[in-house]
Amino acid sequence: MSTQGSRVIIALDPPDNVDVARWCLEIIGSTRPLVAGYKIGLPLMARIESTRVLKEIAEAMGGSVLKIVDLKLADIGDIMVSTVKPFIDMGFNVFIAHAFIGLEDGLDKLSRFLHGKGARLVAVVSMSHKGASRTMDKMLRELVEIAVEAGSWGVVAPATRPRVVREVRRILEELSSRARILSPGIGAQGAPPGSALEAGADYEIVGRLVTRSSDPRGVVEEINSIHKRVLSKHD
Ligand code: BMP
Repeated sequence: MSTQGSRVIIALDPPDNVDVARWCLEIIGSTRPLVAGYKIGLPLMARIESTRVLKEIAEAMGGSVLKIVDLKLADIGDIMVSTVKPFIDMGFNVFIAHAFIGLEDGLDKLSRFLHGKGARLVAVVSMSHKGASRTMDKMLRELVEIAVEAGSWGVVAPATRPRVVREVRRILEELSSRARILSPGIGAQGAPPGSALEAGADYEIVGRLVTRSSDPRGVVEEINSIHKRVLSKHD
């Protein structure tokens, strides 16, 4: 799956009082050629009528993007496998799970299953809210090691704490891992576009800054050009 050169992943968390399916399809329709992918989670799923609509949304995203299901899974391996199965059948291809659940009979089972299906695992090693610095950041190295040992395609680390992104990048390099860093926290949570890439992330996950704008496409274009400038500095 190509990611079209962009480093932007749009978080499709709908606002109140919209027809969720239509809202989603409109944003996808106006941004599709310009982004690396989309992320859906419980805020959308809780308001969708049927899995048929989710399938329609996955199809609208097209064939060559990251179609991320963000349930932040944190269960035993077998149950995580049975959770992701229907989403794979609907066409989604990337799944987010917590690294803190550990490897054996946890992330390893999920990872093996996803690999067998040609899908990707992204493991959460830190989060963008303040509270995570008291918990996850205290075991950051362990969490990154678990993510790497599970063969994760990527890890989530917070744009709101660039120091953590830099540290995750350093640990990944030390472990000779090519896992990508996906960073949420841009815009509504305060981190400026480009700042996570600057700190060593590969993708920036952006929700409300794009989806609450009257011109989502224009905002994505703006972020893409900021990213271009950041990346050209590091070439
Ligand atoms: P927004 O740009 O509107 O703040 O949205 C951020 C998105 O990234 C949300 O979908 C949220 O669930 C997700 N996210 C986050 O904000 N922080 C994390 O640490 C992990 C996330 O997945």
